[in-house]
Amino acid sequence: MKKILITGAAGDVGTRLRKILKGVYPDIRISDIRKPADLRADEQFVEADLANMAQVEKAVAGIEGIIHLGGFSVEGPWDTILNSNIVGCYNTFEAARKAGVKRIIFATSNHAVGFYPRRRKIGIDAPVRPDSRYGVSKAFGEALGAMYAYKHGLSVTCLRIGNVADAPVDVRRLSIWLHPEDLAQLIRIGLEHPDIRHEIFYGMSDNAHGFWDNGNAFRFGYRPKYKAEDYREAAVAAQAKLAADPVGDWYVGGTFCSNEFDADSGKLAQF
Ligand code: 15L
Repeated sequence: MKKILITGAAGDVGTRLRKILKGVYPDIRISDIRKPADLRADEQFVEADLANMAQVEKAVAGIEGIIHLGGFSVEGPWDTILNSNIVGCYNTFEAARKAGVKRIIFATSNHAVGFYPRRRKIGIDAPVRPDSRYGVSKAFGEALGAMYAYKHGLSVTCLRIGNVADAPVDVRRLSIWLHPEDLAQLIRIGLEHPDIRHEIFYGMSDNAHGFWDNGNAFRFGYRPKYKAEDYREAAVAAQAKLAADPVGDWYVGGTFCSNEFDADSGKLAQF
């Protein structure tokens, strides 16, 4: 892979990746709906609204591999999720197919499986259980990826990202934290490993109390370098300052689960 496109490059994760991947791939193009504030003179930027197919086609032209981070990155109103994450994701895959792109890394999220109780360890075979319209859009993207892989031969890696940050900021994040360099390692597997058709990897570092079985990523050679437990004390202290959230504290998705929740809180899923 030489010519790589990063969508959503102005966001927090995109900004980190631009620095880490600089020099790893010789020709990196970046796109976003707005110009990154820290755009460097040596960076190739294409402005593109993902909901606009013509603009996405322009961004994707001549590209071999896409790191698709673009879209709305938290819960939002339906119209926003529909345009940015559902139409936007479709446009990206479809433009990629038409342009002959070989590989796509799709940044999906823990919120595609947010309604599993934290005490149940799931792998990639558990059905999706989204906790928000945002989570539903990520499950859609994973399904879209499978269709493009099996029907059109694209190599698709879906990274169910936990939380990308320099350190886990609370107790939930001790389980789902992903150091930016471990994320880059997962992306490189997706862009370079010869045997990827449609794979789902959990985007988490070496977290002793992880909610997920990440055996599939390990099978492809993922060896995370960073350990959430190194930050336990600070994360627990930060957690102590937060209000209790009986629904959010029970489920993987945290506040994405308790937000707008109006089911019976006495009947939280046990399994
Ligand atoms: C996500 O999917 C979001 O993009 C990110 O902003 C965090 O909220 C993260 O999940 C999380 O669950 O901590």
